[in-house]
Amino acid sequence: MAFDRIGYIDKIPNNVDLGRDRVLQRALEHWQPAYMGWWYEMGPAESHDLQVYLRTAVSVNPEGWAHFDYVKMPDYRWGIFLVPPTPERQVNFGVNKGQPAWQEIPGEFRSTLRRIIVTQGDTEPASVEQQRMLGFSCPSLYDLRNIFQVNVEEGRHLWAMVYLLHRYFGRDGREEAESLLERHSGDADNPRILGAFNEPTPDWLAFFMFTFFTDRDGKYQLSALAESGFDPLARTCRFMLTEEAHHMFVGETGVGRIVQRTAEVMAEHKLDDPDHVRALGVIDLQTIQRYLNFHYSVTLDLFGSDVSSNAAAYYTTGLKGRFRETKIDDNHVLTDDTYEVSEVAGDQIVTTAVPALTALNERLRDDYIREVQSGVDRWNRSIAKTGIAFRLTLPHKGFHRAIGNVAGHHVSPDGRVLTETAWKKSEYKWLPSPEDHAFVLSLMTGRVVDPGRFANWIAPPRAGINNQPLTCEYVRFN
Ligand code: BYC
Repeated sequence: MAFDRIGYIDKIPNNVDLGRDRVLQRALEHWQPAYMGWWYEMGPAESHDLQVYLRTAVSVNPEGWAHFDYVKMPDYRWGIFLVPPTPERQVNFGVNKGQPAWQEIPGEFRSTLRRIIVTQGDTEPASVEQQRMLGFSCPSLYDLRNIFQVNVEEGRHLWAMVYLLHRYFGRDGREEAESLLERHSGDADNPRILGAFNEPTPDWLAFFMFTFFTDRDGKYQLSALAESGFDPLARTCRFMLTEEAHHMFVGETGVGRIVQRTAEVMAEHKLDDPDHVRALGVIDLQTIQRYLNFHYSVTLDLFGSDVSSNAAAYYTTGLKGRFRETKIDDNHVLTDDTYEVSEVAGDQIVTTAVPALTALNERLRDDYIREVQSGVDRWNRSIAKTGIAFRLTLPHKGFHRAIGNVAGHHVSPDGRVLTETAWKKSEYKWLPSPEDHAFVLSLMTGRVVDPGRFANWIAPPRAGINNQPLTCEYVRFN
């Protein structure tokens, strides 16, 4: 068998019986080399010979998904894992509630499911593309290793979606899997599907904001798909969530360490003027707030329109549930329920009740906002500890939105609907200006690679990775 001669089966840890699945082997035989081509061209720049202390999932057991060792990233064993099946699992919501969960795709849901899986899959390589240059400006070996860990795992998440396309969608699935490697983040002719994944991630503050805010959209979307009545999708997403947790940890602690460092410098030197703060080589809290406003608002757009017939159809058919669907105490059908969404009336934002089924994007967004708020509260506690009065805040949910009821209106962070002139006047008080970007980049012109050393603009983390000391050589340049 050509596929096995190349030895891919050894290289691809899996629990999907790849060794016996000829159809899947043949599909991967074409796709895997294209994936490697994409990794070399679009993955982390000039990283291919580095030895990186990485975690590789080699099985679904708790010990198996956290296997640490030095690997060159092109030799990373991208695997295919689904959490083990739940016996007698059912469709848990919508009109098909109570039916046995589907192990094959019901014909009538094929194109809808394909669209959901392709949209999810598209984000994974997009984020790797967005981050590909950041290795050149890492603040430490610890952080360099973390971004590479995030990158290989996003690659694995792409594999997870490609597995579903190859295994369940035949020829269309194979074509979609190829297209996932052909669209590119920010490409004028062939961009990624969702807005946030075409935005540049030019610096490490943007990277940490992205992993805090945007990867968390990943958590919420994957959680909703983990409830799916299409069992292979549910089991695939559930396993992906174990990796997503680390990405959000990188984001929350990354922003947290930047905030902490700035607040400490401000307290030590008794400063609060942002120019004076910048002069000491740390990022002023006002700039951090503007980055937060940007990443939060573009991520809110990722949840889709407030009122969406697509979302209603996904739910009603049993394909995409709510966050923690089975833990919610209601009828899981929602045909008689309503939910509040925002809309613009004159110069105000008002809320109005709409059928709950159509508001499921908004509901997921609200669940997400609650979790994001607790992360921001933790950052604020670390500022408060230094005695500095500044607090970070989440802007109004209508601020800087391009999707949904408020799209097309200009909304201030405190929720006022503005004229275009008023918006233009204050835009760069609220969103990062070209000068902000230039300043942040000016701090990140080279990489810090002495083991145990950290750039001036970020505090060291509390602990190393996998009980290693902070002085560990997490990436070896040889
Ligand atoms: N940008 O009815 P609507 C992650 C499109 S992140 C551009 O409101 P629906 C990760 C929409 O596609 C999680 N277009 O949408 C994080 C639709 O177009 P079509 C990714 C947008 O379907 C970090 C049209 O507008 N996973 O994993 O209810 C690193 C009508 O919209 C946008 C998923 O998203 C936008 N922001 O909801 C790595 C889960 N928003 O189809 C990874 C799968 C909407 O009419 N996706 N549109 O041409 C979905 O469930 C849904 O597609 C969405 C949109 C929730 C995204």
